Amino acid sequence: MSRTVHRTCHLCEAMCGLVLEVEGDQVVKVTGDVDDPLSEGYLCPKGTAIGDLHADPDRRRQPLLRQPDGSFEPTDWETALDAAAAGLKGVQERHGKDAVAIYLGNPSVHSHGSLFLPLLLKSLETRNLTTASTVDQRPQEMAAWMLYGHSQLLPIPDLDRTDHLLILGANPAVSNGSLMTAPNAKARIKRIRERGGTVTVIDPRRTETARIADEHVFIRPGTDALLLSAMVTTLFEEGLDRPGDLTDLVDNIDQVAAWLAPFTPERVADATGIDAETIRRLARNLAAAPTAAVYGRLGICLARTGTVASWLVNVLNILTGNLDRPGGVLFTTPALDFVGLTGGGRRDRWRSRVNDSPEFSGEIPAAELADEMLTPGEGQVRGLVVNAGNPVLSTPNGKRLDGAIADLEFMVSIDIYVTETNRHADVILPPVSALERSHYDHAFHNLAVRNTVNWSPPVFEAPADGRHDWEIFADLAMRIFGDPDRATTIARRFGDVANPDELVANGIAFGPWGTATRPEDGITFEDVVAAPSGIDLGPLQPRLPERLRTPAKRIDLASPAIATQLDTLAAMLDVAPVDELVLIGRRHLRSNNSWMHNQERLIKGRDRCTCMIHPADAEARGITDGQQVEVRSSTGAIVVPAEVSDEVMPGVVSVPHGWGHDVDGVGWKTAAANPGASVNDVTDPSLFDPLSGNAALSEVRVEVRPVAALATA
Ligand SMILES: Nc1nc2c(c(=O)[nH]1)N[C@H]1C(S)=C(S)[C@@H](COP(=O)(O)OP(=O)(O)OC[C@H]3O[C@@H](n4cnc5c(=O)[nH]c(N)nc54)[C@H](O)[C@@H]3O)O[C@H]1N2
Ligand SMILES: Nc1nc2c(c(=O)[nH]1)N[C@H]1C(S)=C(S)[C@@H](COP(=O)(O)OP(=O)(O)OC[C@H]3O[C@@H](n4cnc5c(=O)[nH]c(N)nc54)[C@H](O)[C@@H]3O)O[C@H]1N2
Ligand code: SF4
Ligand SMILES: [Mo]
Repeated sequence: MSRTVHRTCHLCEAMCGLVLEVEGDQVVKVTGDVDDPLSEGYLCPKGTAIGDLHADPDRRRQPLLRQPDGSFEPTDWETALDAAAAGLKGVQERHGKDAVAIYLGNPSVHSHGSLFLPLLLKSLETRNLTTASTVDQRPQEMAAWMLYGHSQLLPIPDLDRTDHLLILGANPAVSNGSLMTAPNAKARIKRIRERGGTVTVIDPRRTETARIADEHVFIRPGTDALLLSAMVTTLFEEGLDRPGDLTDLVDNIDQVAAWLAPFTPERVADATGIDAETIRRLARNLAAAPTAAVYGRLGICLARTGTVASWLVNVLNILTGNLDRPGGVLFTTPALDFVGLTGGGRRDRWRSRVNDSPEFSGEIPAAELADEMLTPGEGQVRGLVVNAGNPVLSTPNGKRLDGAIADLEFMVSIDIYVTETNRHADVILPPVSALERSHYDHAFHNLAVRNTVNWSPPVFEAPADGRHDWEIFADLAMRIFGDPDRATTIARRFGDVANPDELVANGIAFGPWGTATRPEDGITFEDVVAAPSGIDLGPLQPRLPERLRTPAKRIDLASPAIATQLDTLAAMLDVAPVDELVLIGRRHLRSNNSWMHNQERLIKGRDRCTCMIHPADAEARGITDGQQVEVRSSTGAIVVPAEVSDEVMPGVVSVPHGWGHDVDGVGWKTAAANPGASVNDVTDPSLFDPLSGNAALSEVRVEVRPVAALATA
């Protein structure tokens, strides 16, 4: 007997509606839900594999406890939780609260169980909190905080209505949008052109997205802030700055003009690799379009000027009158108001011990974890909690972090696999499979190109001895607080809720579409539950000035932090050409960061962990396609096959991250058999954006040589 279950895919940001055909404890078929108002039937190969992830025999179903002989043994939950709490408390008693660090990884945002993470954070009360956001989107959050008063007030491109889309450093045809939830982004982008609009992509690689655009322009990695500055300058020079309705809301436009005046298209051409005429044309096209959206993503964030570039994306949208207008970029109206739920980005209340980096939203940069562990002194990190993260593969100089973690006194991991990172743990606490929990996208409805709301029930009943992630957070916190039971612990923080579903229900009731706000026609959690394909709340709507969280409810363009970066920007103009190559990343539709290499369905096909290199650069180094090459930086070296292709621009090589599974003790056997190498053994923690603390992973200089040549050297 089979049954059908509707389910929002939790694997990436796109929130595709899936229809699962289920027999017993197996998912036998996955199709896209044509009735889902956002994804309209789309799904990608990862969604097709959602049942494989659930069924994976390597997925841990029981806690693991480190034995005196160094091996892991399965154990029961009480034993594991007691050991985890005692170990963490021990470290804090010996060395102080900050001696335990916490790293929250990417899937934390894909489970509404994380709404209970504050319990655990509060119980440990450490300043050494960090997340994957600091190797990702922190510059965009910083720019949003400076301009709109809240780190999560991110304007979203109105993909389905815009006339002109300018993409910098994003590959939505593969990622399906990021900080722009857009299932089937490829079709959505194609539709812009079908309705007479235009799409331009700025990227050092001719990506899958670039191939479906009207125009693709190569850019030297790390120089987007210069390009965008010159576009702003062009708007001013040619009288194309027309903020329209925003004029009354925006302050200090003149200051921006003065700051950026030195950055003319001619001045930035050499550094960016883009000729002045092209830059002017990009600016004119943007200004001429009836509506337009400038969208920058990971590629512009992984730079030392990531915050400046992210700020400039916003400035361009504002100067062309595209912020807050249909077809431009708008703030969403999610049923559960994530902006209201989260702190919003205070900054510099304290600094990291070793590198003196300001905290942002209570977090320090992940790239500094190893320093915090390896540098002796008061406050040295001696214990670690990792939830849903694999920082050994995902943060710069992961190899050094790996060694630092191995030497810690105590580590707890909340994860479903034994990974390159948590192979060093003392206790591993695996939450139930995602299909054994309900699902609500507390974060991504806030970032979607259309307002919809969707809640999914569990597909399978959780095993009697299984724990939800939120239960693990609460159970650990309860032991650390010394509370008698879980309910007391939850009550201390959240009051009258028993679980995250209840938090969501309350959030919806009091949210912008809820019955508390709209007694006549509002929606309730029950309405959402009763709609298996979700409820359509319509296209994005103008929300200014009401949505702003700045004290004056105005947008001040003259952010003081930007002023501190103008010298850096000027210094970038005069870089002498070097012989070295710049290393950038790459994503694949059948992968997601480090943890989807254990599914046969997703891993099959040719080797994807390759070093893509331009034919001219390959020839100059005697490299042929498929040959093993060493990619070396000042940090370290890896060996991967070369993929000679003019897809990357000369002077740039590309290696994807999330590989490097051939280390002792990992539990994902299929991944370990298709290991690749970890590009983050080569990336450099000393390269970062001083404003946001984000790692500048796109600015690493490398040399690439054939391995054969090395052997004879
Ligand atoms: N060089 C380079 N480095 C990068 C990037 C890049 O482009 N280039 N990208 C960066 C980006 S954007 C990101 S987001 C980071 C990602 O960095 P991380 O978040 O550190 O890494 P992931 O590979 O996403 O690891 C996720 C972990 O969560 C576990 N997991 C999966 N589902 C669950 C669950 O439901 N509960 C729990 N508790 N655990 C679960 C997986 O087994 C895996 O171990 O990497 C960054 N690193
Ligand atoms: N299939 C798949 N989907 C995913 C993920 C995945 O691993 N696989 N990961 C998810 C996560 S965690 C995230 S954060 C998102 C990321 O979503 P995207 O940002 O859309 O994804 P990337 O492929 O990392 O795109 C970054 C682009 O920037 C380019 N780039 C690199 N350096 C520069 C630069 O200096 N300037 C410019 N202009 N471009 C540059 C790269 O060539 C690349 O094309 O994707 C999410 N979705
Ligand atoms: S695009 Fe993302 S949300 Fe959609 S099916 Fe693929 S992994 Fe799931
Ligand atoms: Mo990410």
